[in-house]
Amino acid sequence: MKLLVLGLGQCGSNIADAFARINRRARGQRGIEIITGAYAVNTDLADLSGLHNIKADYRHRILIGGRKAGGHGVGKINELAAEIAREDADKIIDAIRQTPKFFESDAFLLCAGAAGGTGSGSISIMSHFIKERYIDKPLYNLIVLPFEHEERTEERTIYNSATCLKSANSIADAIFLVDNQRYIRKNATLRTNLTQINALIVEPFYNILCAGEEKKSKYVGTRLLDAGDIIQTLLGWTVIGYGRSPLPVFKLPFRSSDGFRDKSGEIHRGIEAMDAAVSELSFACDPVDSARALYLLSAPTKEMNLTVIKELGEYLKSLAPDAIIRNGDYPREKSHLDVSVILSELRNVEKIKKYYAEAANVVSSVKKRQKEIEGKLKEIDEYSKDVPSLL
Ligand SMILES: Nc1nc2c(ncn2[C@@H]2O[C@H](COP(=O)(O)OP(=O)(O)OP(=O)(O)O)[C@@H](O)[C@H]2O)c(=O)[nH]1
Ligand SMILES: [Mg+2]
Repeated sequence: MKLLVLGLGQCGSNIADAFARINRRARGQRGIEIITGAYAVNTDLADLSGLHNIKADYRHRILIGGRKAGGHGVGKINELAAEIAREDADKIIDAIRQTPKFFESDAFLLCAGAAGGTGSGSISIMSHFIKERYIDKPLYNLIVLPFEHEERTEERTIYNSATCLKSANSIADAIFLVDNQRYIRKNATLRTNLTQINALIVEPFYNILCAGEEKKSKYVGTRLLDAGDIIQTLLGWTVIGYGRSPLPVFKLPFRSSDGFRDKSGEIHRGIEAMDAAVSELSFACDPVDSARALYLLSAPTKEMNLTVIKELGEYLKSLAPDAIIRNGDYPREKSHLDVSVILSELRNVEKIKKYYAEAANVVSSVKKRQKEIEGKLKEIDEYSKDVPSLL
């Protein structure tokens, strides 16, 4: 499957940059393309120049709101970013339209951080304009939710996240939810290393996108996972993850005749990798709530057999009993067995409900505070009424 990726704001642009990087890897290691074009859009000029993999020209690194934001961002005011996106939408669409392989794109993927200003405010507006223009292509969002410490210290964080999620959900065909906090559970130093977090965010897409683009028959699975399977799986709130299980470096010779032990070892490794994928999903959710799911087993051909694929399917069915499950196998990896999982059409996402509820409180407390401020300002004016003005 080939995606056209558009990053909005700093977080979104950095993630689009990470997608451009895995495309380079796919081209270098596998001779295939999985990204037709990667673009970064920002109101902040300095952030655009800090990217590494997105082409360094004004068509790929697009500055918007030059007059309103002066090239310095919108300082977390996502309403202003929405207004700017509406005004500059044509500039962005003109740029992506000129992608040489534009018509090879199977879908659009727009990425942004929910808590900032530019990405948070512009992702739904741009999704709307692109969808209106290219009605036949699916359009997905990837939205990054803030770290806990950001939620505690800044009221706008919750408000922006809630407004961004609500607006995106009314436009995009599916939304990949990514929780920054999940990536620092095991390694707190990651909080300061966003590049590393971004690499972890895009990694589960690698095999899923590559599998259907393979040209060499020896790398084409018996059950090929293609763009059609992925598009059929993606709907509404969605999470993604992958898990890896290392393969033994040497297989003892007596083992090859011991088919049963070989097979049970492979099943064990497969389940272990799927367990890791499900517990390391991009966002905390209960798989029981998903109505659609997909898994891809990538491993060397000799590690792949129908029993493992079947066992993995049964295991996922036990976790997500109501889901329609699609699957594929991809005989590619060398030293490990890799399982990628997507859970989609999630019917219950606690954290989103929490954002919505808290944002409503923020709105009423902001209104109350605004009233208090206005009252105090009026009071100062009252005191000044007998003082002559120079104007
Ligand atoms: N995973 C990840 N999160 C990021 C990255 N950059 C920023 N964030 C998160 O995104 C949110 C802030 O959004 P930004 O993308 O910086 O804001 P912006 O869209 O540029 O908007 P303004 O700067 O206000 O104009 C915070 O929750 C950050 O933790 C990144 O490269 N990777
Ligand atoms: Mg910014």
